[in-house]
Amino acid sequence: MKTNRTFTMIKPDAVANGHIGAIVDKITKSGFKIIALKYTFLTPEKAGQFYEVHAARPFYKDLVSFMSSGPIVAAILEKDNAIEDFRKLIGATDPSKAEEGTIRNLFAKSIDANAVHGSDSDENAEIEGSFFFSAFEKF
Ligand code: RTP
Ligand code: MG
Repeated sequence: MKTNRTFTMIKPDAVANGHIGAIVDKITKSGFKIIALKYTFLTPEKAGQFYEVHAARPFYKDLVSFMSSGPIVAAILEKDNAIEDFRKLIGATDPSKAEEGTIRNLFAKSIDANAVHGSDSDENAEIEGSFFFSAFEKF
């Protein structure tokens, strides 16, 4: 099912470094409409659940610990071709490889603390959005 929606989080590093406003500004100026938006946090249990697909990967423990280290901003975004366009906007997972002008190039410091999350498929966007938002919180 093509939804034209994606899910994002502004991760603890970008929140702690004061980049919420700049990142939301960049997202909306790039043509994404905000469907839902929340300032919240992940407990280690919740972060573990959210990133369960990576449970077998060597970086899983660090990822869960980092993602539960401070507040985050969660959002559902809408745009034609949302998944692909948003991943282009955020840039490569490793910010040292992220193209100039991308969110990770501008705001991320390392592969672990890489400023933002972006869903990798329509199916996962739906699952991840529903992890944070009820039907009444999605406009
Ligand atoms: P995200 O899910 O956060 O949008 O990032 P992504 O798709 O670009 O990367 P993914 O493969 O889904 O990995 C999730 C997060 O795990 C950390 N990671 N570390 N040390 C490593 O080799 C490594 N690989 C991935 C990153 O913080 C990545 O965002
Ligand atoms: Mg991913």
